[in-house]
Amino acid sequence: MTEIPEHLLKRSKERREAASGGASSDSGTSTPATTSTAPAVAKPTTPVVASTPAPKPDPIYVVAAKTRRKIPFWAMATLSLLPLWAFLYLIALKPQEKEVEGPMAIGAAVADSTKPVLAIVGDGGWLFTVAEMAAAIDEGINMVMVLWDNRGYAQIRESFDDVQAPRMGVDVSSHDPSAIARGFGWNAVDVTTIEAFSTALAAAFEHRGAHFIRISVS
Ligand SMILES: Cc1ncc(C[n+]2csc(CCOP(=O)(O)OP(=O)(O)O)c2C)c(N)n1
Ligand SMILES: [Mg+2]
Repeated sequence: MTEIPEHLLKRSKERREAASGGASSDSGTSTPATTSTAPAVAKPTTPVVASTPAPKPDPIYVVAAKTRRKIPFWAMATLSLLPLWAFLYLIALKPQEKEVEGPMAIGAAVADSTKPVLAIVGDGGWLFTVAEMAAAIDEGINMVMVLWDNRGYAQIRESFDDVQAPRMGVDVSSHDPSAIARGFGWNAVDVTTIEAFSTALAAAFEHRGAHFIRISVS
């Protein structure tokens, strides 16, 4: 059997006592804790507390970090959407191509004479605002107006046909729109083929001024 040195036994005992509250820490021997007055409960705390140094107070910046107002939990989700707004903003900065009808196209040509302007109109719709062609000349605009002339309100004509209803007021007699355009001071040509239209369109954009191209649909 191995002998445990006496001083180790003593140290072990002292540590056990210290850890368990030191009920019999006075002598280090096996004396039971019967010593009269001192309550066994009050005593033990002293050495334990004394052996553990009081925690140092937090530095002021740690206190500030711990006590500051925190951002709400949903803030990160919201902030992560910020790039989306930046993206939409950038899209909005890019000039968009405009698609407008007769009078609005004339307005666009008035607004910016440096940009090419092309208006595409139907013969029926064109008649609604045909007087704007006079205003266009008065404003000295540069633009090309293409008239799709199918002699009437074709969309409404088809609507009648779809329900086998008799057509009413949809066959407009547009006898000579190009003559009307010339009457307002526009350069005007009539075309009936794709080739003729391509040539007329290219020529119209080559020259400044107000150009009218009537595509006569048979
Ligand atoms: C100010 C106005 N009035 C009436 C209408 C109803 N409407 C819709 S299409 C159409 C006919 C348009 O005819 P046209 O411009 O020749 O085009 P198509 O259908 O023949 O291609 C009309 C009168 C409208 N849209 N706007
Ligand atoms: Mg029409």
